Amino acid sequence: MSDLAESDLADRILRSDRRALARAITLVESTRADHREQATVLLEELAGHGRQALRIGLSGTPGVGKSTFIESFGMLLCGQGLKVAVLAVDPSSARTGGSILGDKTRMERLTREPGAFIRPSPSQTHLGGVARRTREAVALCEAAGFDVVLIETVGVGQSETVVAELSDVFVLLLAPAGGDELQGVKRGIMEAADMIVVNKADGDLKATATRTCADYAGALRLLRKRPQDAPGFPKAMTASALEEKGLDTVWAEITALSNWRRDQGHWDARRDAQSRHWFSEEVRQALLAQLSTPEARAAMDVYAAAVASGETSAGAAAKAMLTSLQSHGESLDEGAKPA
Ligand SMILES: Nc1nc2c(ncn2[C@@H]2O[C@H](COP(=O)(O)OP(=O)(O)OP(=O)(O)O)[C@@H](O)[C@H]2O)c(=O)[nH]1
Ligand SMILES: [Mg+2]
Repeated sequence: MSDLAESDLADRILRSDRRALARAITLVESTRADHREQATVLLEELAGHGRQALRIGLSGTPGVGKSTFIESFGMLLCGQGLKVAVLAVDPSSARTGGSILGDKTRMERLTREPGAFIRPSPSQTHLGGVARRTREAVALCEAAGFDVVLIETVGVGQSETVVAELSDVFVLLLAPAGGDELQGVKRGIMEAADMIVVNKADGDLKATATRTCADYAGALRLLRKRPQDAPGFPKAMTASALEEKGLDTVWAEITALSNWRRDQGHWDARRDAQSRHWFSEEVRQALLAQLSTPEARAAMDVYAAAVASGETSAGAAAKAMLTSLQSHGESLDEGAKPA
């Protein structure tokens, strides 16, 4: 793709062209070096468009009802005239082979909705690449003018931490459960949550869901209050994605929380902190990548052998190794610093 084609792609994304958006996401998902380069150029072109979507992170264990929730919730938002993008974050290892197929049937209505854009997680991704890919896909959706970006992840690994770092509001979806199962939720993910939604509050499960919700509300009150918590937050509530109950309340709470955060300056502060976080993460990853080139590995082996035989101290060898990396890097990055 030439530069011309990239600016064409950028223009089309800014005009909310779905096919251009899908193509651009494919580009950021690719691990091919030339695609990476094109993706970087494209994102640079799109930087500063000034559009902001409300980014909602949604995490929950397999089978809790994420897909069903996104379908119902997405339809609710589309019904209000909002444009909704859905991104899934999971490394393929965390997903069952059939889940994307399952999502197609579970999100049947949303798939047909002109205001919605659904992007299932690509197969063959490893967690290391997930953060960047998702972050860039979110940026592309914002540039394409979506009002809400829903970022879904299965809460089974580190992926929920990634999602929390990518979202403005982080919602944890839980199933009705006996009181002792409450401890199954990792503290870290509870601490990241702005809202807990106990799903499946319908039929036989309704009473259990109400009890579970009260238990979680109690647990949330025990957590340390964060500056970005509006009065009453983090909050627990019940919903039924299947019967489409309580979803308007969930939306009202999300709106109230995000409005409060905007008014109090927490919204910008959080995005600011996230940008800084992802920037340093990007630098860290790039440095690590420098260590895994064949030349660097070979050099590591040589230094390691010297350290093992007692010829050199670990500190001196590390220093020499870093110096050799640095002189390598300098010749590559000449003039790349900002003015
Ligand atoms: N009773 C009831 N069942 C629900 C509700 N939401 C989802 N389910 C059911 O729970 C099962 C799992 O729902 P999914 O939406 O596929 O759950 P998921 O969290 O996306 O699952 P994974 O993609 O496998 O992680 C399905 O059989 C749904 O019909 C609900 O509100 N009430
Ligand atoms: Mg699902």
